[in-house]
Amino acid sequence: MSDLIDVLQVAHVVPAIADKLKATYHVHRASPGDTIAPDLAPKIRAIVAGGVAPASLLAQLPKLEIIASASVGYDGIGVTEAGARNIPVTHTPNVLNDDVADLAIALMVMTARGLATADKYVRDGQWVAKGNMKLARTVSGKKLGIVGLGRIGKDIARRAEAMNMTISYTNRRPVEGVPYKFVSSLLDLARDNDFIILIASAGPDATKMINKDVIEALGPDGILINVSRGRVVDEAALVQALKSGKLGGAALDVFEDEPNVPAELMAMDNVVLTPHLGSSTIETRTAMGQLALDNLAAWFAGRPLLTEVPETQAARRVAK
Ligand code: 8YV
Repeated sequence: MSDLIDVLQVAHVVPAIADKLKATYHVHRASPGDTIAPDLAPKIRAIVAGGVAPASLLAQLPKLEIIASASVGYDGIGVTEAGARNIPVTHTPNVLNDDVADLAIALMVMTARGLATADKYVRDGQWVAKGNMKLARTVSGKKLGIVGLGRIGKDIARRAEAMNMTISYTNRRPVEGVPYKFVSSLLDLARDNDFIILIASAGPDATKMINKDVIEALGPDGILINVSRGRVVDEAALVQALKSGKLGGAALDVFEDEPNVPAELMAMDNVVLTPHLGSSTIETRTAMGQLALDNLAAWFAGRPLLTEVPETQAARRVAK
């Protein structure tokens, strides 16, 4: 019997964080969709998640007090169910902003300049066999539309400013104090820009908001970059638009059914595909894991939580 608090870890964390977790808690590993053994379930007081902890998992844990997620997004967590049980959910904003913003810019440049194809061109010996590659498209000085001007969206915009891009954005509401043009309609944003970067926090209302009309409004020279969530884009409509030439190109770090990627996308050379890499550096994953640990430590020491999500904060205020 251990005196340590029982914690259910349903996330991959870097080894340094896993070691710290094990040094402080009695850690049990599971996957978010698992059935938890009946002798273990009533002991669990905390979940360490990586953005996914569904209501079906929470329902099995009667003594659950807190969910600390090492992710900024929490659309895969049963936040409503947690809030209704007075259970706080914490996430890890800010510490991943730079990495996600870097990736968004990198994907935009990679796609416009054909860099994934170019790398393959050299490796496959095509440079020697066929000579120079076909010409690509310029990024600097072009027009960028950002969908979601939150913490990461602003960091993307700052980088794009340094590339002399003209930046406009759409968001739930206009953001104060930024020099970028607010556009309320997604269709108008797509029509008026060369590139669209998706970094909106993906609530249920965002599902498939990038539909056929929006994709086609971006047009045959337009490029769509998604570093938010796969379900924000109508993937079938995207594939169709790319196939028919109604959209110029796409760079996708996230997909509707990860890790499954439509075979049709894999066959296209105007598309860059990455396996959900937004925050996946050692530095950032360590910082995210540490923030999740700090939230757990604060909770069990009776101190205020550092980064509770607004939904459970509000539910817990009402319950008081
Ligand atoms: C990771 C993410 O998928 O933070 C998020 O919301 O999408 C990514 O950084 C997540 O941290 C799970 O490890």
